[in-house]
Amino acid sequence: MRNKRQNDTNFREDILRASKNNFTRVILALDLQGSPSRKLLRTGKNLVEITAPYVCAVKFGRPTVLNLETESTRSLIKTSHANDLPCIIDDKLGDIDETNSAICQAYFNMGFDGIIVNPIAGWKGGLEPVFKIAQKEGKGVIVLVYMSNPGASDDFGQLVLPTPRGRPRPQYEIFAERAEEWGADGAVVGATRPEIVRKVRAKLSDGIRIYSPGVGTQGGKVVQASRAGSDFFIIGRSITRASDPEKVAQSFARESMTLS
Ligand code: NUP
Repeated sequence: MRNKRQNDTNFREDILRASKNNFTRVILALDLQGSPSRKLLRTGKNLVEITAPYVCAVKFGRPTVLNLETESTRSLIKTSHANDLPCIIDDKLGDIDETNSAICQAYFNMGFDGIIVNPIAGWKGGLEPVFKIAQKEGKGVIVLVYMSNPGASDDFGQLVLPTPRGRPRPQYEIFAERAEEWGADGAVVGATRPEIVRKVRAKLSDGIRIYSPGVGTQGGKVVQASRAGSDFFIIGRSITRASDPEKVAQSFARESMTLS
């Protein structure tokens, strides 16, 4: 076992606290685009402030950081923190070690509390420093295990031979084992695939939460994913593009806490 983490990170505690306080398992996904940075910042702040009572974290997509640029990204993180919401950067980080550590350190310095990584680069010379930096700073690391889009089955779902004499196994199963072995704080599994959520849940210890995007616009359903074992629901356009984002966020929040 490699470097199993001993303690809960602050990230884990912070998101659970927000979830308990606001009685929700919804994470707001922000992929801001199409306006100058200043206007986007206003849009972003407005969305965070009106949905804050119904969400437990804010997930920033790369478009948001690229379009807002550094200063406004920091400002939007501050707004989220002022509402007691931890911020996750959805980078799907997966480069070589030194590049990974530079990128993740820059995000953490901007104020992000957690990062989504792609397990494909592996541990040695890949993601090892990301987990080490996160551990030192109390940040969260969430590993992509099975994406929500239809084409994800091409790779996350393919059968692979982990060792030349081993039996063929689905790629996502191996990624779930990596998330466990590396001491990840969470695993991303699309809400569009409740049957995969169920299989991944069975592989992970309780402390590793399942984060499920793909609700609403992509066709996934909160109740089905929840029954299968998803812990958090990452929801973007169904909220951000709604005529009444507050009402939609409130309704997803309620649904996320309905015991099935
Ligand atoms: O498998 C994934 N699917 C997915 O949609 C992994 C992700 N990180 N995402 C992200 O979740 C995607 O980039 C977007 O930011 C969010 C879903 O947004 P929406 O479909 O609810 O608008």
